Amino acid sequence: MARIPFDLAGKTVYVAGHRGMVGSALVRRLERENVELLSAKRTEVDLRDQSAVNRWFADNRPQVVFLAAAKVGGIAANNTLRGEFIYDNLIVATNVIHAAHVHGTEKLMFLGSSCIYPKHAPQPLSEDRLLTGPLEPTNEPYAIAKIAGLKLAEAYRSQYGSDFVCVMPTNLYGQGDNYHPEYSHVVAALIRRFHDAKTSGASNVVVWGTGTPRREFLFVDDLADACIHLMKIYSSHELVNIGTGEDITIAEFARVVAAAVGYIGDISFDSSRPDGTPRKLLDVSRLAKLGWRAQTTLEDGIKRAYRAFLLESK
Ligand code: GFB
Repeated sequence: MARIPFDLAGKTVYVAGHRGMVGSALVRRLERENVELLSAKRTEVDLRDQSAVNRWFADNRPQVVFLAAAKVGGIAANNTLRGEFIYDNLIVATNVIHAAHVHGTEKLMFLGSSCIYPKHAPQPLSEDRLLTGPLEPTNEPYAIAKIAGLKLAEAYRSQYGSDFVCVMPTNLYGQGDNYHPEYSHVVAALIRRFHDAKTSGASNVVVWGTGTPRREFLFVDDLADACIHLMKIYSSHELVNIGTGEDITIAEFARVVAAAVGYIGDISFDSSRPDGTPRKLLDVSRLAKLGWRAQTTLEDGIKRAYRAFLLESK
């Protein structure tokens, strides 16, 4: 089961979800390792199709899998597309984890989310708070699917000795984000909204909610670095949170984005839009003990994300 350190060198590595923001960051980071990257295009394998997934695993037999494929979105997407969020995420996790087990994958990393923790759990959220209270309603379907995925990995580890590990990233941002005006996460939404206001000369930008919720934001290339680090040195049934260990209110965060974009007008709040969970700060002490710390400051990361947005929206 657990071989620590786990040597990635020379291994075939499959990143499920390689076109998404997280998957593409993992691919960028893995290009610096001596590995053979395998990819499965969406047209080739729909990860919701169990036979297609099994066929692809039988043909390609990846030695290492990063399971970063997921249906994701911000608070409005989670709260509106509730059926899609639970179904797609349950079935993708089930198909990929089971196929990895059947086809002899040596090691798999499942990526969850900080929204798996109870809405009112004490902060910062330590890994042992899982399943100790009710979830935030706006993203309960997504969180339930992620909890099912991590429990599946944990159960296979326990019954079959599979070297499957689970990490829980905090709110992420960076290159390859989704800038949909309604369904994106807050970082992409605000980059786009402040940019549009600067470009059009608008004097006010509306931010959803009250501005009082607190969020922790991690630059996606830092997440990828943490995942590779843990893949090499970590093997246990215990979850590992991945974050910066610092959070900020949405109102303060809006000012960080406005400054990075160069918007100088007013900011107002629309409290008819949901706030979601009041706070979601991860306890990153387990990660720190494992020798990893985030490198990118929020200000730098947002500037880099804005540059990526400008390139991607050309
Ligand atoms: O990023 P976001 O949608 O994710 O929203 P969650 C974070 C906070 O930003 C909320 C506020 O308090 C929003 O009300 N916000 C302000 C905005 N303006 C905007 C805006 O224009 N767009 C968006 N989207 N938010 C998601 C979960 O929750 O976090 C997912 O729904 C996942 O399941 C993800 O776990 C990491 O942190 O509220």
